[in-house]
Amino acid sequence: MSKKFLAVAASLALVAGLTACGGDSSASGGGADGGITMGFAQVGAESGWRTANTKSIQESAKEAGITLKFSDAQQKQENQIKAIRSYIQQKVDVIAFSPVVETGWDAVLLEAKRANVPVILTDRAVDSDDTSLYKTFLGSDFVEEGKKAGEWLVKDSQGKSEVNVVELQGTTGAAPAIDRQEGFAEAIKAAPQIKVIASQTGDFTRSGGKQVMEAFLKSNPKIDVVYAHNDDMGLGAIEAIEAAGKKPGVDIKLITVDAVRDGMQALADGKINFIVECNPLLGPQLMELAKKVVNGEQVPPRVVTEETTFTQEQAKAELPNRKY
Ligand code: GZL
Repeated sequence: MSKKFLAVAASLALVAGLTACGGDSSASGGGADGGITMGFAQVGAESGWRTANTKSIQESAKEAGITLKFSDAQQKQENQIKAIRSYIQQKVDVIAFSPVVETGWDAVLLEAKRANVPVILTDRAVDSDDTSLYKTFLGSDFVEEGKKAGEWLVKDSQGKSEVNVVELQGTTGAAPAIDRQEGFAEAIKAAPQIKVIASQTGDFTRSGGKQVMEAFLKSNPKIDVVYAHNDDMGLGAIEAIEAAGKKPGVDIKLITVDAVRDGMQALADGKINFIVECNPLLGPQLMELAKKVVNGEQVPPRVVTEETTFTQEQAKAELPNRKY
């Protein structure tokens, strides 16, 4: 069987699969009732944050009367690119996605632009210089999140002569990983006694955080603090710290980012010391932006989400209100 035939068959299967997994009826954008069809290419299901983000997008689409075609890329860029191409072929009204990494998007975004399918970036950014390739970027300021984490540690380290930090980075090449590392490094310059003695990716997963922390514990005799780019890697690190016979939050302090329920519970229990919130509930704002974009209305190039920070005391009070 020719390679070309196989390639066509595979892409048709993918398109069929996406339509099926999207679970919606419209064959193409702008259904019979003129409703909006959105194609969303999600990163994966790697963390509690991502689960909450997906739930927010799916529920908000339903509430907004927007037909959603949804794909999970299992944290692989080539799967996201395939999904975006299939949405272009299906002539959806708008494409939204959270780029798993910053680079490598210009070609497929140019295909969407040439097909007149507007694109909205959510959660993570791309490094493209051509901002005409997408209508707007809705998501957090990750550099600011890293700074908040570093500023807390600077305050907590006053009077200490040496503070050794190990860093659990997010997915290599992902905007939150790059920017949270940058913001943290910038903030801790104010306290030269704070040193990052090791830094490695745990890929935003609990298992990744545990494995890397086990290695850090074996190769670094004195670790004072773990800075994890998300709660899930911090929770994995807690397992490794306890397995090594040390008390997380006491012998080794932890600072994480996200503030999902499991992270907030560990914070309230004293196993994490500080959490910087990263809001996953982007669904409502995304659907409002999509309606404006499809109707040809102007939208701001950047929409930053509101978020805060939590100490152990604040977590105890906040936990009952946590939606995710
Ligand atoms: C941040 C988001 C990150 C979360 C992680 O906006 O992209 O990806 O911090 C998630 O938990 O995996």
